[in-house]
Amino acid sequence: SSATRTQTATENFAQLQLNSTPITHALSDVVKQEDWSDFKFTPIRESTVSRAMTSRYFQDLDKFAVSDVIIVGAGSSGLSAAYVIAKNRPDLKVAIIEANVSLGGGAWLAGSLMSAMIMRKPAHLFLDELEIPYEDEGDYVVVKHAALFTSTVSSKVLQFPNVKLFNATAVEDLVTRPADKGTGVQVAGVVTNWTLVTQAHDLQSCMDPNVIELAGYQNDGTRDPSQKHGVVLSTTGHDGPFGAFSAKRIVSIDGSQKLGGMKGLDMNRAEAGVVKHAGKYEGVDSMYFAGMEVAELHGCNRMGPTFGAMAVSGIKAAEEILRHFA
Ligand code: AHZ
Repeated sequence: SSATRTQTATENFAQLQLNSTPITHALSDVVKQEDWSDFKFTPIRESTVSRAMTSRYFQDLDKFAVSDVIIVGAGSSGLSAAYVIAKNRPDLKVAIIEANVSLGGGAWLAGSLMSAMIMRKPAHLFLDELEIPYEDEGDYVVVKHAALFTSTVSSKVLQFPNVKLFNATAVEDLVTRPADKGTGVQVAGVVTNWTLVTQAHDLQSCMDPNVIELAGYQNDGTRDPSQKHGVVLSTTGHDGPFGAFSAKRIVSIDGSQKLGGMKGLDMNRAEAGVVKHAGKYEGVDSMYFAGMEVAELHGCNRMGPTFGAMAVSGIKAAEEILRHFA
């Protein structure tokens, strides 16, 4: 009976108090004396839950249909860039498009199966800023689990009110327009779709994609000279089922460059090369790159499981983007 349960709970509680310090948790004041038998949630209708989610999602689609910064791919480089941009310019709308359900790319396991994340100095200064603990090994530092880096930077990025993550959403193409001056093209946005639809275009016809346009254009597609135009930062990683997406697309659009193709593993050369070439893409206006996609674009080596260049190339690209908006 309920009376017996309450009595037993009270006895257990008294016993606990005698034996040890009281257990405290978020519900300590609600669940008095560890009696969960009458625990209740506030009532809710199923439709209320649906509306709470869909109304926000569609408001976000509406709000971010024109964005200042579109980041394609939320791996370690994209998240590092997003953090720096959103922190410095809370007035810019930053849309992050991630093909996967989870953000973080290869950074959950540090790109290997061994958990710990290595960063060569001075990339540890970014960890200091994010307040991520590490072991200092002299020339490099070690975060005890890559997931600690990935979850912390993700959590900080997602808390910025000017950032929206659209996950399970793939960028299928770039929006391009004739360049303002001279010949060539400029990037004016991205074409998105649910990732599962992107993967099943062969099976389903007429699953039309969506578009996020960059800020700063007029109805006829020309740039509005009175405002700073938006930019796309691509950080889709090295080639794979989705990776190096914009690098492959841009060389076929641009025609002036060939895809460099990522070279074999060489940690020292790779990290320096990726940082050196990160940032604005010369040839197609409004396009920036960071992370391993830079290695595919410019033919740098791969670095294997060391993440300093992912954070630093993201920071470098972010700095260039912030300078553009200054
Ligand atoms: O799902 C992809 C991943 O989360 C996402 N992505 C790729 N194509 C996309 C598309 N639309 C939307 N078309 C897309 N999202 O981009 C993310 C890339 O993350 P990543 O961790 O693969 O790339 P990164 O450059 O940030 O980090 C690379 C980490 C590596 S790989 C490596 C090596 O091979 O040597 N070494 C390091 C440190």
